[in-house]
Amino acid sequence: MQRQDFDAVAERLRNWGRWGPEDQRGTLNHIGPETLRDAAATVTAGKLFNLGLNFDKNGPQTGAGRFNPKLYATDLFTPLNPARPSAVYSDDVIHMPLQAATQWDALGHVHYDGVLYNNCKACDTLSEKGAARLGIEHLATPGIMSRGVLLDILRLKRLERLPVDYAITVDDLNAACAAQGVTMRKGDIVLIRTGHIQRFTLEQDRAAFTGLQPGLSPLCAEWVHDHSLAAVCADNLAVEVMDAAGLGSDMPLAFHMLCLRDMGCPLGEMFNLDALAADCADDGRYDFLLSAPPIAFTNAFGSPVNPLALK
Ligand code: UVW
Repeated sequence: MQRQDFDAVAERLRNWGRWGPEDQRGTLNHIGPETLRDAAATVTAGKLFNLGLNFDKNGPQTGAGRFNPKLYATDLFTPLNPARPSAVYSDDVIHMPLQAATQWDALGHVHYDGVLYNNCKACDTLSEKGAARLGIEHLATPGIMSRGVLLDILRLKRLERLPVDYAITVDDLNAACAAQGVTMRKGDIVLIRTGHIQRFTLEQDRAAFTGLQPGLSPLCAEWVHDHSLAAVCADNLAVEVMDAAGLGSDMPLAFHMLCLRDMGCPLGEMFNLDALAADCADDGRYDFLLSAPPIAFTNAFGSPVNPLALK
């Protein structure tokens, strides 16, 4: 995307000041009591789906920069009372990037031109201690829960896999809504299925999973904005398309920039949507209660999450 075109879109979508000068929750403010009541009303069948990957040494990372979790037991068979040695406990420590597997991006995760969401100056906000503002803890209270809507783009396209450089368009999103019989509502969280996670879950090809990949085109941010959505999640690494042209453009990861920095819209990555998608295709219902609370790591740029969809 050329910088001039990007700037025009960014200006139109920018939510700075919309929820006050101190706001650190962005589009999660679209989730009100009515949204939550509507979300709860989607639960009729009692079917629960876990959308998270496991966090372990066999995770999706290749080891370059972001690595897979390492777990160490720090207490093993430790007696609770040395005088009663048969009652013991075990504790552990995990060493991992917060971006290791299924995760939320905090609003402070990316920025451009030295400014973050809500006009926070990066030089006053970011340091080796993390994000003094816009850290993930601000998304953790009261948490992230809403009506989730799955848009199954892989199914829409009737393909086994999307081309590696496929940029999902606004027309694709509208076509998926029409094909699935869903209408997006204010405060919804949209979950985009590209099928890309299968490079990891089925093929164990971590280089392919973390490399160039299909995903949303930058202009899908306009669709997110115009539907007043609360957050966007996907089953790939980056939510958006990662192709050579985009990465080499004036604004790499343009969708990230528009969502996180301009709109204040959190992004959920590496959500495993295959089982949920199979069920949605089966019963023809693509909406559900989505519970995806980040962990309140103070000042962090992201958080692991174990998202649950309840139908
Ligand atoms: C980057 O790769 C910078 O971000 P993300 O993990 O959010 O896609």
